Amino acid sequence: MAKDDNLPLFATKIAKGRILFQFYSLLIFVGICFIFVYRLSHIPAKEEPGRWAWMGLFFSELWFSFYWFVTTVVRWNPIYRNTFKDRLSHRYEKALPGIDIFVCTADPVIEPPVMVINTVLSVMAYDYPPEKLNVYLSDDGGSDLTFYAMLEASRFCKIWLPFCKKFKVEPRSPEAYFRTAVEPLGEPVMAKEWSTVKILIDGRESEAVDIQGQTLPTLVYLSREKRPQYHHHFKAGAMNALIRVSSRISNSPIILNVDCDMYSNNSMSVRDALCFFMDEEKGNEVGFIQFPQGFENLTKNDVYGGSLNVLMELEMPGFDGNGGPCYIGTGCFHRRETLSGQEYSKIYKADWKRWSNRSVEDSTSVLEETCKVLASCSYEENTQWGKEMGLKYDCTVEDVLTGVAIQCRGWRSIYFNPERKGFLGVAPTTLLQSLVQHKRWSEGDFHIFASRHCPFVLGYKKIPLKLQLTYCMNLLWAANCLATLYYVIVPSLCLLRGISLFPEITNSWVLAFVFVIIVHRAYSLGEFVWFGGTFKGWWNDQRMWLYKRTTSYFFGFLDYILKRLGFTNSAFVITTKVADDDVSQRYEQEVMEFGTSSPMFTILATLALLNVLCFVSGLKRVIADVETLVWEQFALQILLCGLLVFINLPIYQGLFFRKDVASLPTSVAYQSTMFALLACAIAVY
Ligand SMILES: *[C@@H]1O[C@H](CO)[C@@H](O)[C@H](O)[C@H]1NC(C)=O
Ligand SMILES: CC(=O)N[C@H]1CO[C@H](CO)[C@@H](O)[C@@H]1O
Repeated sequence: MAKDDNLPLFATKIAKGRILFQFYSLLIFVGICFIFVYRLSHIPAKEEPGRWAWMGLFFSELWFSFYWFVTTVVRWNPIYRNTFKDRLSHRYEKALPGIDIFVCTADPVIEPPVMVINTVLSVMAYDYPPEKLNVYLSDDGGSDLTFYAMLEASRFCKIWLPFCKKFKVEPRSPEAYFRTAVEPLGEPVMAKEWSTVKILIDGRESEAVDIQGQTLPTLVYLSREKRPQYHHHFKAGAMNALIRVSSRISNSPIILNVDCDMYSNNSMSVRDALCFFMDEEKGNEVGFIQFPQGFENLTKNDVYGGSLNVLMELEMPGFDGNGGPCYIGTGCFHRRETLSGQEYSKIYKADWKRWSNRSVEDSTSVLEETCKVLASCSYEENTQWGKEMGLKYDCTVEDVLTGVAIQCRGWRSIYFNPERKGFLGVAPTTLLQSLVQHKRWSEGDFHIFASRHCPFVLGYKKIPLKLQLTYCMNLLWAANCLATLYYVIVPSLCLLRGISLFPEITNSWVLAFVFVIIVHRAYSLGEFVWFGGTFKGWWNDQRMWLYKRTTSYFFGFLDYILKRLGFTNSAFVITTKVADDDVSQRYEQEVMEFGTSSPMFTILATLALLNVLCFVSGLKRVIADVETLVWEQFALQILLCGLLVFINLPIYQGLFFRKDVASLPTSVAYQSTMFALLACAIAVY
């Protein structure tokens, strides 16, 4: 026995610079207090016109301060993890548990089979004993194309896996590898093989459930039975069917789930995850291990803020420090029991050996019959599936909801963010895609907040208060829209009308505002650049921050309310653009993509026009005024309005100056001009 036998399998580090952050937070806190004192001591008298606008602004500021408090809680104590894979293999190489990997795909058009297969191949090629890896592909589209792509993949992997192992290839998605590879030994042969995978179409019918047992690792294709009278519950339904089917076939104690567009970029991820699960001291309480969502197609200045860098590098570690990250639906290793609804208890001890014998007694055809039953659409009738078992239903972000429930059952979650990212996917490449994605997230998150699954309710006395607050950061995304819309619209209209809402520039109260704004934004810039962003990237991110709040969150919020009131169909039909050939070119040039009419664009354009009108009128007042009183009175409002104009420059370009197909359509221009003029007219009269 070597002497390192009782050393832990992973280590946890506390982030540096916490004192600095606490000092910054204190400064902002003091600044905010001054702002409130000013607001409360300077409320306009009853007969003055600006009283209500003033109160509204005060409430917006109260909201922003509360939300700032939440983000401060998130950042208070980030922790970072690292693993000791050599110790793992030294101690457990012979006793490593089986892993079931779930890949879900739904639509062969949006998610082309080639992409799916690349993901499947990349996870089959994990550096792990192949007889212990089982890959399940759930194809909700029931597409022949995907099925035959899968068949080809099962043949191709016989060449690909040995190739990967022999040459220690990384990443192990063939497509990603050949895109980046610099002609290593043997590549021409491999490339030729690969091209055959793309020849695929065959006329035959595929079966509902098909089991491929010939290759190692095991590869299973599953297409659920769907009927109109039964709800299929989207990805959560697919995952639950996979949980049941896999329990008959391999029943591995660990389940990894990845989206079909996220290939594995690190063949060590399984071993990394096991370092947490198999740690002798702390491993038993670990319910799931969340890896970050990485992206492979980001541009330098990230025009749609798609990298989510601060979220993944700072806020998720903060989550971890406060009690455990949320489950984000992909790149996550689960313990099978936690997904099946088991509660954590102190005496729980994982028995890795129990699982290792695969149920080989059934013949393939018997197995296939059982699995058909498990994947049939009526199986879940009158069961706890979707409620207490498996992933939860009836929420657009079922993953977050499921994660909260697991944590409330006593399990810890871990966030692991290795240097070389575990999983890489594609970020949205158009503005609308990005906004629609955030609408879905914010609506689902708000739904959780307003339901009995709210961490404050479900997690009462079960998870720490700081974790409940941390969850608020995401769950309250949608609620940000009101305060933000107010701040973007009302001060500008008041400028037009001649109502002052901020202290005069010569008044010392102005310092509180200027201080909070500058320090807060400087911190945000510092944070962004620290985690690998550029200055321009930060500016783009600020723009997206604004756009998400005024459109995605707004529609998410409205849709939630409307559904509550009984309007089941979204009142706002949001179209997603069909990609044309030039889209990716413009994306790479970081030119903002509009090109279609959408209520979201109308809102953005209206707000941009409204602000430019108010800004011009504000400037006119200042110039016409000889005694500079106007400037003194309205300086902050003019600056705010000017900042909004500046950040909206791409919108004006899209409305008036660009002539390409991706500019804003004329209908949006007409509508938004009308709305903006109307709003100004109402404000003035
Ligand atoms: C993905 O893997 C490749 C090859 O190992 C590596 O060069 C690259 O940095 C990784 N990407 C990320 C985002 O970690
Ligand atoms: C910069 C970059 O890699 N862009 C790519 C992102 O992904 C899209 C869709 O796969 C490609 O078209 C881009 O070229």
